[in-house]
Amino acid sequence: MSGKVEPYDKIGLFGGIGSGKTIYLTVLFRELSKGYDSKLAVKVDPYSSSYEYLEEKVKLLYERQELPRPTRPNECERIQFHLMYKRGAKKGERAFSLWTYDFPGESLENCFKPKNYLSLKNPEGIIETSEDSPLEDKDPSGTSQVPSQTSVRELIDEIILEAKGFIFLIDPFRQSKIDQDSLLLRIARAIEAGRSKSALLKTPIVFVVSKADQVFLSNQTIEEYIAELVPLTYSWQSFSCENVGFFSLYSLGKNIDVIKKGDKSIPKVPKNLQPKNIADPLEYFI
Ligand SMILES: Nc1nc2c(ncn2[C@@H]2O[C@H](COP(=O)(O)OP(=O)(O)OP(=O)(O)O)[C@@H](O)[C@H]2O)c(=O)[nH]1
Ligand SMILES: [Mg+2]
Repeated sequence: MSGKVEPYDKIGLFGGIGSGKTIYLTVLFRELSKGYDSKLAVKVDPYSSSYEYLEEKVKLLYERQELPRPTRPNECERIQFHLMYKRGAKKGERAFSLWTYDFPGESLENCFKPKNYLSLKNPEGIIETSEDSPLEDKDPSGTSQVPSQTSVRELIDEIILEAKGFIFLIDPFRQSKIDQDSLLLRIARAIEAGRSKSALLKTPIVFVVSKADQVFLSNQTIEEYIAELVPLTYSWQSFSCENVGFFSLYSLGKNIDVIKKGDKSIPKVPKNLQPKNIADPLEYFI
């Protein structure tokens, strides 16, 4: 085995509310199946539901220049793409698969709140859901099947147990730094709970700062910056894993216009998206 993962291994992707998961997955899908300069190309089964889901998001972003809405629990789409070598001796061969769900950050965070947290050793634990849970998608017709918090948790556990490596997407502008850090730490602990110490040591984990078009590092390395953004998760990895990568990327482009909405600045999707470093976290695994 030359890289950190093997061709049939799967890599999971996690990130909190608004960390940029949907946009990153969409841009990866679009760019790496076209001419983006990278060692890996994306291959998606055109008859899969991932393909349909991502094509719809590509249309939204690339043709209508609209940002996706926050992902809702009933949208939590399974995403699977294969990463294929584009060059060299292994050209055309599969490197690994990115296999995740486009998790709604809100559901992830609810599932990992201390009161709801089910350890993998206690899968029967009871989840409390409050009456006004934001996870209950209000459906006036009452006909749609909204996955409960428990079933989202099952999807999360599936990835946590089966993936051979992980990408943690970090929002540099997250209002509550502590919420983002504790979510990632709890996911990290669940990854740890499902593995032997030696398997954990060999599990590659990649920390990625999204929205780097708005980030200005002075004399700091990206690793130092990540250590500040998610201090608890950073210190967890420092004694748990051997293979840890630190990256930053942006999905939309540099110098994009922003529209002020109240106290929020919302990026304006440019006509030509010029994402940067989007393949780096994936290339770390090979
Ligand atoms: N400046 C900048 N902003 C970005 C970038 N990517 C995402 N954003 C902003 O972050 C917001 C959230 O991005 P999404 O991809 O919807 O985030 P998400 O992780 O899917 O969020 P949930 O579905 O709520 O979990 C977007 O609406 C943008 O405002 C980027 O590359 N640069
Ligand atoms: Mg989303």
